[in-house]
This record gives sequence, C-alpha cells and structure tokens, in this order.
Amino acid sequence: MNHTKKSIVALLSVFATSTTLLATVAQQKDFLTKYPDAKAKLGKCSTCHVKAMPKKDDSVANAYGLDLKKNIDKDKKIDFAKVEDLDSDGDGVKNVDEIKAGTNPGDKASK
Ligand SMILES: [Ca+2]
Repeated sequence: MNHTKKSIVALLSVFATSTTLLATVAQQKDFLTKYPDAKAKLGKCSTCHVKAMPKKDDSVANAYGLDLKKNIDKDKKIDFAKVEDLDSDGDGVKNVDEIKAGTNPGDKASK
C-alpha cells in the first residue's frame, strides 16, 4: 500500500469514527449501490442531511433522511425500498421518482 492510499484509509477511518450520528460512508455507498444512476447528483451528504457537509453536532437529517432513519436495522443497513413510494419532502413527487430524476427527495425546493 503506497503512502497516498494509507493516508486516504486513515482519513476515512477518522471520518467514520468521528461521525457516528451521520450516515456512514457505508450507508452512502449502499445508496449508490441501490441507485447507481443517482451518483452524479445525489451521491452526497445533502441527499439525506440539511447541511451539505454536516458535522457530528450539526447533522440534522432532512425529510428523506428522517424517513430512512425509520428503516435502519441493527447492522445500520437501510432498507431504501421501504421509502421509495413516500413523498418525504411533500413536494408532490415520490422519492423514487426524484432519485431517478436526480432531484433531492429531501428538499421541497428540488423537484
Ligand atoms: Ca418529493
């Protein structure tokens, strides 16, 4: 493992352990595994959080994030399918349709 890779792994470890209340890197990866076409527009913190770069004490979930929180199992795996038919942000567009369109399912202004 070269120096750059070691640095990245160390950085990710710090991030993962210091942000226990946030979606873990694994959960974000799970989202992108479930919705690979959403990566360009929704592969980021603000898909589920109010802040674009949330800190541990400032990690308020948006409406979509709150609905996802209701569907996390003991291994912190999220059942994304269970909230697909919801309209978390109340803008009249179902979550799954927003994800397919690349709009934010947790931001009423994005539809
Ligand atoms: Ca919506």
